[in-house]
Amino acid sequence: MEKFKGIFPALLTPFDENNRFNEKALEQLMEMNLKKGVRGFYVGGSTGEAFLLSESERKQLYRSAAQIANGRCTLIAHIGAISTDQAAEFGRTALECGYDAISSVSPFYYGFTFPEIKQYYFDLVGQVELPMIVYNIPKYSGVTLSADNIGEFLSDDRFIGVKHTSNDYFAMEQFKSAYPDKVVFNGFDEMFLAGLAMGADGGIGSTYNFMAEKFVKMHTLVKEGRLSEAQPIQKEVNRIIAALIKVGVLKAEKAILKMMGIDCGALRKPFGQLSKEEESYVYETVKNLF
Ligand code: HMN
Repeated sequence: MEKFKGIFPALLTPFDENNRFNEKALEQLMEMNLKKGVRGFYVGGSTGEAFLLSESERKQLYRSAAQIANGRCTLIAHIGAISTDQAAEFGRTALECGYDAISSVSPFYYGFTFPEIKQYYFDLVGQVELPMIVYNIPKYSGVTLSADNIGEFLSDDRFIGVKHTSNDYFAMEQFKSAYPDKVVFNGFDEMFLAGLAMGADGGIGSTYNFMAEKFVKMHTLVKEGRLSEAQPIQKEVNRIIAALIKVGVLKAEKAILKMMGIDCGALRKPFGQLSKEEESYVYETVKNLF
């Protein structure tokens, strides 16, 4: 499980000026983060605009990230889709590309029952021979997995952990205490230290794309029992995240990376773009980073 414990940027998907997947920028983004000591990457998640990519683009993204990583880090493919068959197809691509694990949001939109959701996950682990990390993100999926629900997955060997993008830290503590050997990823970057305090082994986050070093540092400090030294870093990170939330987190992240010399293009429509004023506001907020 060691290879899953640490900091995993939820990779943005870079596009070029024609709105096509930009492999070169992905390489720059991954290389910069590898130098900062990340443990691996979460590929094709919410941050990666998974649901705005075509099927072939998503498969290409998995392939490119695996080729760039070339065995140097742990790779988790987010394969989530509303359709079980489609998710399984993405899972097979992840397996072919040599990923270490798959992960999925709950199937969404139709208000599936928990038994249906459970069947979705069990169908996936039955069809794809890779360990599964359940992705609990009520804010986007509209599905809240309780600690008991999560226990129904973690009691099976094929489920190795949970990515918990929720501020229900009581639930996190409950499932981590019940299954201490499973790996738990904190999802909200602005509450990273809270997550570590309640049992998370590391985190998967979108703001890691441009400031992973701060999370790597906090993670190390906490492991060494130096929480009070990590707290000012969380405060600094939160000053930045508060600004990102005002203008749109993903838009701001792409803008910041451009300022850092990695042009990831725009988000896919219907996402809009930052206005000039918003861009200057973001720049003023993060300029100390570069
Ligand atoms: C992913 O699936 O791409 C991410 O891991 C999602 C990640 O947990 C982000 N959550 C959401 O966007 C809802 C956070 O990194 C988030 O962007 C950050 O904490 C700012 O709120």
